Amino acid sequence: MRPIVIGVIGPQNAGKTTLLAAWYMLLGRGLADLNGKLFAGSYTLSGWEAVAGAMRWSPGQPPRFPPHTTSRGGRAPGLLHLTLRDPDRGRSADFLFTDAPGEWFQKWALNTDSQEGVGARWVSENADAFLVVADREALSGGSMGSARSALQLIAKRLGAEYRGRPVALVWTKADVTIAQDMVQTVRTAVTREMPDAVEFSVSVVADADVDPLMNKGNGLVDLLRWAVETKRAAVELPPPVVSSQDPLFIYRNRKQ
Ligand SMILES: Nc1nc2c(ncn2[C@@H]2O[C@H](COP(=O)(O)OP(=O)(O)OP(=O)(O)O)[C@@H](O)[C@H]2O)c(=O)[nH]1
Ligand SMILES: [Mg+2]
Repeated sequence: MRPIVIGVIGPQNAGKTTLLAAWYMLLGRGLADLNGKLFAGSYTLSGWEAVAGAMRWSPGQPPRFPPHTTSRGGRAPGLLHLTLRDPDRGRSADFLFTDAPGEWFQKWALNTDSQEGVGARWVSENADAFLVVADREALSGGSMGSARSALQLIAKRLGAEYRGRPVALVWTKADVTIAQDMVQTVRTAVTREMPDAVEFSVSVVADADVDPLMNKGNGLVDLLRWAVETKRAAVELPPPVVSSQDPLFIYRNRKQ
């Protein structure tokens, strides 16, 4: 069966790769409770190791971060694979998480046919669910105006292309304080285009009173749980070719 593709969308430096790396580390340390679903393997272990290795989120250490995802002129996003098994139901499910450079999404947001954004377009076309990443640090810093515009453009583009697939608005760097009116502006930009979008806040920085050995960051497991509950988008049948000569289609038209 085709794996379920989770598209992680957001501008440069938004925290996309960090999110994936943190999930891998939580799974590896057995700290991600996914309603009984268990990590059962990956075809891309070296890919996960590459994103997580740089992070080295070891006990007692503040988190370090993976390097900026480079585009290297590539046309397809990095895909990180995960098999989860549900022992109660004796079933497993395969997931692919996209890890693409933020520049691609910025190019695609401006022009869906952009050559530099072709990998972002792949994500838009193929994902079964989307995480739209809003960077609280960028949205509260010196360039908050351009960060806001970048996100508004992404929301508009995805809104035109998502065709009702599940969307989560994900606030990253939840440890950073952001003005409430900025939150509202971005939220409105997303929900105007995608009214069913749900919201999550995540951070790899744990609260000060948490035992470092048990550091799960904040909100990361909740979001992963949501992502792995995604059902495959229903198969889309092409619209029926309507022919007035054909009684079956006339009948179908009347019923519609
Ligand atoms: N304070 C804080 N900073 C974070 C957090 N997560 C990520 N960062 C910072 O955000 C930077 C960028 O994170 P990445 O995960 O590389 O961002 P990205 O979206 O993959 O960026 P591109 O690959 O360039 O598109 C990191 O180097 C960290 O400095 C967080 O939870 N809290
Ligand atoms: Mg990245």
